Amino acid sequence: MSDSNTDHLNQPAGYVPPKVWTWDKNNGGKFANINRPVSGATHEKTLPKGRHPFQLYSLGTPNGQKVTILLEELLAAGHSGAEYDAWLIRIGDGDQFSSGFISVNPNSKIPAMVDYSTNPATNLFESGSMLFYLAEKFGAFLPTEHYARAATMNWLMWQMGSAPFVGGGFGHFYAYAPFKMEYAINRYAMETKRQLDVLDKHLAHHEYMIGETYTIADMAIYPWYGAMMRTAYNAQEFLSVHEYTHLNRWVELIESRPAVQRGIRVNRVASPPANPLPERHDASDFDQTTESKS
Ligand SMILES: N[C@@H](CCC(=O)N[C@@H](CS)C(=O)NCC(=O)O)C(=O)O
Repeated sequence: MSDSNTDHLNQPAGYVPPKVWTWDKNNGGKFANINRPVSGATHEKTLPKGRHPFQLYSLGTPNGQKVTILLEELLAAGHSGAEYDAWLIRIGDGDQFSSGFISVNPNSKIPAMVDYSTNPATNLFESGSMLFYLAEKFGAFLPTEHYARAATMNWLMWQMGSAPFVGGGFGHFYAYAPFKMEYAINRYAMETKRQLDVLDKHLAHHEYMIGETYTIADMAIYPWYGAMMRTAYNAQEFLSVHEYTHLNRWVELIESRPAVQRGIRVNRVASPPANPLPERHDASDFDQTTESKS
């Protein structure tokens, strides 16, 4: 599709999309080595399995942290059936394309999990689906009252639909793309600020996302939007996040929870947070510090 009046403004100048797209392997920015236009396994490898009912295969990105926060909250609330092994999936090395990982999640993205307490075992992928599954299974952090339950699912789905514009849109073009593109950065900065404002206005009148009740909606939203308020993409000044005072109040509330502080360490390979914990197989693993590991 060519509009010759503006072709010179395209990037690169004069670029016109060809009739049929073909894959330029080197054009994916920071993640060029793992991005592919096809699905499926690249290598044969089975997944490791530990002794707990839940086997989690993940990385401590915001999508991974949602699930480890909920697992830690469930354990803190006394649900010992939520014990889990958290195995590290290094997406930069392509672990998500192993035959074993794909047998759990054909979409090749962390987090993925298997519940071995059911017979046969239950495969789980998509962080929102995993939060809902765990909350329903343990009857926790998901209100049973009609309106509060509907509101929880509204905000859970809001998070799943909105965050890709922040990560895949704003984060990609602001931090990861091979060069800075004003049009893309402006478009996604605007959308990211709009989302932050949605949360800020909502939280001006709600202690947690669902009023007075802490739910899986908070656990889904915090890793993404808490990170945007703190360190993500080094974009806090650029996005003037200090404007979102009600959101900041809620971030402080969530980040002060011990289970959240544990959950965000799991499957992390780098700081923040302090003392990342690449794998978790026992509650005592949290006692390790960077010093005691080295
Ligand atoms: N909607 C999915 C998104 C998962 C996702 O995007 N995971 C990323 C890391 S945050 C990933 O595994 N990327 C590896 C890849 O794209 O190959 C969810 O919430 O579970």
